[in-house]
Amino acid sequence: MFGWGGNVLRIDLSRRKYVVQSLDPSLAQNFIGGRGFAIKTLWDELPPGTDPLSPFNKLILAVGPLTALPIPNSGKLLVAAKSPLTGGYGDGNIGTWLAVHMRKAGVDMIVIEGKAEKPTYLFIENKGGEFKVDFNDASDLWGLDTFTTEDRLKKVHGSDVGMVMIGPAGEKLVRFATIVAQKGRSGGRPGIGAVMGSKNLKAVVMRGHGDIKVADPVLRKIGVDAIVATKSKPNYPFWMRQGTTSTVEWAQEASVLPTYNYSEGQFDYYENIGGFSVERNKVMTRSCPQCVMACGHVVKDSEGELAELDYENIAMLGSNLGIGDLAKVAHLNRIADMMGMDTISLGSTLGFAMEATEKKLLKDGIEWGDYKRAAEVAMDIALQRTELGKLLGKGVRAASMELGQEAVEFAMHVKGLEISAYDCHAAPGMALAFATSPIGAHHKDAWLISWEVQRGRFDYTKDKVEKLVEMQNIRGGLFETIVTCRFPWVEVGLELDWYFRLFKAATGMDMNMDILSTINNRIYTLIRAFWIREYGHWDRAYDTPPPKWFKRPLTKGPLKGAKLDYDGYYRMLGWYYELRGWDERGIPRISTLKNLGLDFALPQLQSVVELKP
Ligand code: PTT
Repeated sequence: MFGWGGNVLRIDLSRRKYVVQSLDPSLAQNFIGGRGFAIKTLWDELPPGTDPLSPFNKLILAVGPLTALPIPNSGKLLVAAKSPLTGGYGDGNIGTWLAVHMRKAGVDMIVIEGKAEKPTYLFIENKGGEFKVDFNDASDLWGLDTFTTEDRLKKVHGSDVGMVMIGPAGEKLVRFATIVAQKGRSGGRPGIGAVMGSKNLKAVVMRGHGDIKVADPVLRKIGVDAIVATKSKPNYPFWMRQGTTSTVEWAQEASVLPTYNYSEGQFDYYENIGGFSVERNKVMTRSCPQCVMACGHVVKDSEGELAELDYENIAMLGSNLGIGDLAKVAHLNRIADMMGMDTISLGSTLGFAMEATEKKLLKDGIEWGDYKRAAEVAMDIALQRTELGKLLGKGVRAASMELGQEAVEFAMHVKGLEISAYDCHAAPGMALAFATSPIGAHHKDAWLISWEVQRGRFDYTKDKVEKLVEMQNIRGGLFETIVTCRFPWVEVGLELDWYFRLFKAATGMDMNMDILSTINNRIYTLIRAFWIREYGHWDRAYDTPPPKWFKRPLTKGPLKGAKLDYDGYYRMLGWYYELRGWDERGIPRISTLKNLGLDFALPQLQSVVELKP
């Protein structure tokens, strides 16, 4: 089988044992890689109702058939588990050399289960066809931030290894702790870092030896041509100057820049934290392995230290908190990277705390724009020092439920995952994208907003739903399964056909939009089945954006008065369910499950909900 390494490495931390299994070819054919492998494994192997922070949860690290090949931006890794933040399926896509070393070692997926007796890190190597996994003592790394941990591990194992790790937030089981690589790459927003922490696992380090075998050597030529094509795109030079950070100015113009916990779509001080400010202050850029579009723009923070910025980080830790100073925003970002926390959820949680303070629901909280206190509370969350840190470390859904109904009304999440940085008071299509994202409110499966703003934003029409499904199929179905970065396609417009050609050359198998749609439908439907199985019930309330966007209109700017409409929204949600073959509650139909080859999911689903034909 070309394109795939053919090995699945299973590691049991409780028993300190590992085994290498052959990859099931039908898994590769039907689920491709990355997210597809993750959901199939979690569905098959997790006992329903598993506590995400128990030894029974499984941490999955998966690559795809295009990962690490000499093509644009291929150094990516899918990290997944049952999420302790949402209670459903969770994943993230992180740039790391670990992905490259997995490919060199011929490993398509690492499945880690159990719990080490004491803090441990894994060192994995394959030599002469043999795999070796060392379970190393990590007691002296426990408690260290991710930057220091990386330096220490490199001292021991050299720089020619790949590694991912957690910081103190993961160790303390902060529900939005992430997995970190390369001092600034962060993946697994729905608390995948906490899953790693619950297993007493500080880091995974790997050195792979060997070549990646592909079906047709022409891949190298297509890959080089695709790199040249990427770099020749008209938008490429501007992208290299500002990366995702230019979105600040765009979002301000479009009134979608999250401001004061998503109460407004415009921020008075946006220019201080925008793309041009980043460009002026930039000292270097950082990127994932095999990348030709570096997106990590590094500036000096308020303490004079280096910090990496992207749009989401700036908006969530800047405008959303009323902080209009780039160096201060960068400092909050640096705290998140070092402690191993997601910046989007951190920004949303701090914004939530600020609004709760304003409404006198929190004592000793944080005032809008109070950067010093925000930094203090961010550290408190990571280290779980005080009651406030402990409350906020559960994420906004759980925290709001503890504070009461008034707080629930301004908790900005869907299915427990805090919303990424786009205000949707006047963007029903994007609101639907957040609400139907398979991991909770993340933009990665459908960044519909720029298309919607261009097309006309206020109506609730079927073409928006069709566009959403198309985007989810490409983003969620292609890039999360072949496991490469989507930026060449989405940011500078590298045509999808390049990926289909690369897929064919790597695997010998055909790929086109029809095949892709079927595969993504299969993956989305299985993910939906997983959520339903784990929640034990389902209704459309789980696919609904937060009440604030419906009930509290924008009070400023050109779109003053704008808010979402429930009737229009539910009309769109109904069309969405129809297009996916799910019933009016959002539950997959029996016929859909059968058509997608998911018959195996029927018995477990039928044991918790009644399925419609
Ligand atoms: C992603 C999410 C994003 S999405 C951003 S900024 W973005 C935030 N970055 C964080 C950070 O930095 N530090 C931190 N402590 N937490 C952070 N949380 C937020 O995490 C990232 C890039 C980006 S930057 C994006 S959009 C693209 N995402 C891709 C994706 O999802 N899939 C894919 N096939 N390709 C992608 N390419 C781009 O990769 P999550 P990364 Mg990320 C400092 O992981 O969980 O998906 O969260 O992993 O290596 O940082 O790549 O404007």
